[in-house]
Amino acid sequence: MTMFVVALLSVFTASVVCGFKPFDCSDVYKAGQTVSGIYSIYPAGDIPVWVYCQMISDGKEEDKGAWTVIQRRMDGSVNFYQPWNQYKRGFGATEGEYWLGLENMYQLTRNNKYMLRVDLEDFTGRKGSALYSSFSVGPEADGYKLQVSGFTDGGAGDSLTDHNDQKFSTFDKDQDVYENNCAKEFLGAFWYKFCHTANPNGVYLWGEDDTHFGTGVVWSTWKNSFTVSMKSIGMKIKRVAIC
Ligand SMILES: [Ca+2]
Repeated sequence: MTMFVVALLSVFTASVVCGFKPFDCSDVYKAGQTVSGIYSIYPAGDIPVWVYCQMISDGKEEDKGAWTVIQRRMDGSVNFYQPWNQYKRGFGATEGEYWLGLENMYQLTRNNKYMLRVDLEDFTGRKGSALYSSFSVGPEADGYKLQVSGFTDGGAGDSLTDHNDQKFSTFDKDQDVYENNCAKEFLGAFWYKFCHTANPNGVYLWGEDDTHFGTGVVWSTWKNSFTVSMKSIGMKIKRVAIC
């Protein structure tokens, strides 16, 4: 009898775990997964999305918790000069370089408050970050518009606030306010304005190259330069409140 109850309990527990659908990395973390790695999340109902969760359990209070990585460059292995549909759906390899997808970003941030952290490293080994207390992406009908504010410097400077309130643009969908096509001119895809102060989805270049102005993986407040391309950049979001 006791054996039967134990067996029944374990089946019940397993089914609860299997049926658990984390909305983002915060839910993964709360479910007891405190190690950074690849997990599936469900930002839009039943469809799983693979994502890299960066789990931080020590350090400063704003660093702690579970960060859902929405964009990552690290070795140039993935081509980021992609059309609209790819930026909408997401592309790349979750264990390496990837873009989570604008629709997923919208679903995550539409009803929840998120902060954004951008971690950067250049080819000299220097590291820095930029923190934003509020980050959200609007619906496709409004061009997946970026809302970002509340900058705190972690050594990288603020290259993103200038992109606040801009629609997303790719080479095949120009929604910037520039007379020409920013994505084509700067070989990336972003919330371009006129055109950019950051180009995280630009061409992966190995360091500084004066012949490539603004087309690399640029964070312009980094050495105040448009010709330095980052070795790595990671954009990650963390849920700070549930509305
Ligand atoms: Ca334009």
